[in-house]
Amino acid sequence: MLPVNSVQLCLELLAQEHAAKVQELEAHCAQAEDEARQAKENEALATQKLELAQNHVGDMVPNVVMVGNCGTGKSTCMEKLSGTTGLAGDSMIAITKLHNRLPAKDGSFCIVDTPGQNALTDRMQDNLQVAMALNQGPVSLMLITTKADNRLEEVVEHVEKYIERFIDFVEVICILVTCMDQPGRQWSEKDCRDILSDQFGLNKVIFSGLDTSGEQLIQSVRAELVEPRTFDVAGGGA
Ligand SMILES: Nc1nc2c(ncn2[C@@H]2O[C@H](COP(=O)(O)OP(=O)(O)OP(=O)(O)O)[C@@H](O)[C@H]2O)c(=O)[nH]1
Ligand SMILES: [Mg+2]
Repeated sequence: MLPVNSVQLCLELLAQEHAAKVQELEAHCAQAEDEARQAKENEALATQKLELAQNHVGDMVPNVVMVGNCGTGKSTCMEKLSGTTGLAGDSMIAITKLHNRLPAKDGSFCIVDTPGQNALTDRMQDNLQVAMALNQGPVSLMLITTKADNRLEEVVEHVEKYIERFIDFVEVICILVTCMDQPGRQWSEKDCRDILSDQFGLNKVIFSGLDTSGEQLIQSVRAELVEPRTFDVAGGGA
């Protein structure tokens, strides 16, 4: 058996060892907290820089304004062009309610999404949103979206309606035919280009489908951009 003094000594040594370990752990915790704080600060700084860069890009580059009926794929294209998600929807009713402007992934233009123009409610508000989109700054392209209906006549009819409405913008109009991946289409891209050129003198046409990448879409849009023009559109009746 150890003498009492030795037991006391052992206990003291153990207590010292324990205290040293606690101190070491506390130091580790403090360091980890410091690192976490630093990482958070760095992240906030990076977000701030990105926002600044995006605003700067937004100030410098022209706009590509998208208009078209509900569910024709405007927001889907916006997502691809800007590299964002969560804008498009599967709903049977109109999804986008407000115009929304984001820089394209390569920063060469800004894309402006608008609410579908055949929504059942809030038509005045939707008109106003298009007017606001067109007034956001110089416009280099108005992308009129239309779905690749099985019959080319339906595409033409749809385009005609929009051209009549946006006749003042004819110089910047480009037709974006979406849903080219869907089966049953009875016409080719060339058929579509030819008829839009013959009937309306429109030579700017882009095609996209679910498998069209953001990069491909950006290239197609860039190829059609025209000299930016400034419009002053009265609200409520674009
Ligand atoms: N197959 C196919 N589906 C598409 C294509 N583009 C869009 N969609 C689908 O069509 C639906 C509507 O797409 P959105 O991009 O929300 O249409 P939108 O024009 O923004 O609609 P609103 O905001 O209501 O005006 C979604 O389910 C999309 O996944 C396409 O090229 N091919
Ligand atoms: Mg939308």
